[in-house]
Amino acid sequence: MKLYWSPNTRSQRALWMLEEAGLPYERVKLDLGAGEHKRPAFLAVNPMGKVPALEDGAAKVAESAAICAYVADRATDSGLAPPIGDPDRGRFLHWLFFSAGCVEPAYMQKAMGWTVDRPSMAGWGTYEAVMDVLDAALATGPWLLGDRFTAADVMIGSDLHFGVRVFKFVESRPNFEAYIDRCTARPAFQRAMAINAAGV
Ligand SMILES: N[C@@H](CCC(=O)N[C@@H](CS)C(=O)NCC(=O)O)C(=O)O
Repeated sequence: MKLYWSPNTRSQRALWMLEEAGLPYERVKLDLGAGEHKRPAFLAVNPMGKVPALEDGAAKVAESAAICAYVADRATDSGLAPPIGDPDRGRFLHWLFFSAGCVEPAYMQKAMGWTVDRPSMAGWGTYEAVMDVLDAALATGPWLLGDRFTAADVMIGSDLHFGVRVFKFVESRPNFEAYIDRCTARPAFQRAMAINAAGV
């Protein structure tokens, strides 16, 4: 597998995921300042011209949540994705899509100061609702699916780490802090952060 990435971007989620999976992969660092992510060769992998993106033979995958799901399915023995037929697969997919479909726009709403006049029409409702749902989901733990760490924790854990600890536009809450501590203690998370730091 070949990961196209750039330091200090959402690529950190894919790096963490690949480090959790333990599968061999090659890293291709793109210079965003030089516009390498807008060149035709990369646009053939991700037509949005954004990192991260992954190539695996003939397979091309972009969007962090899709990359996490894809890698988890490829690492069949890792336990990072409940298999098809396992009831936990439902909640696993729920949280992956929740990250992309609800957390991401809610973060933009908060960071950009958007006002949502009609929350019932917005897929994520409100920023506060998204945060409250996450808070409740993390009340028991240690992971979103209980004792089972999955790719969904890579996405939601990255979201909370970025929002609470890095960019700090998300309020600190006890359940968030405890969960982020568990995520950042994982050796794969720390390897990913070291790779990111070395790439800056
Ligand atoms: N929905 C994408 C977002 C990816 C994204 O926005 N990447 C940013 C860096 S964090 C990027 O490549 N920006 C460069 C650009 O758009 O020119 C995902 O979740 O992977």
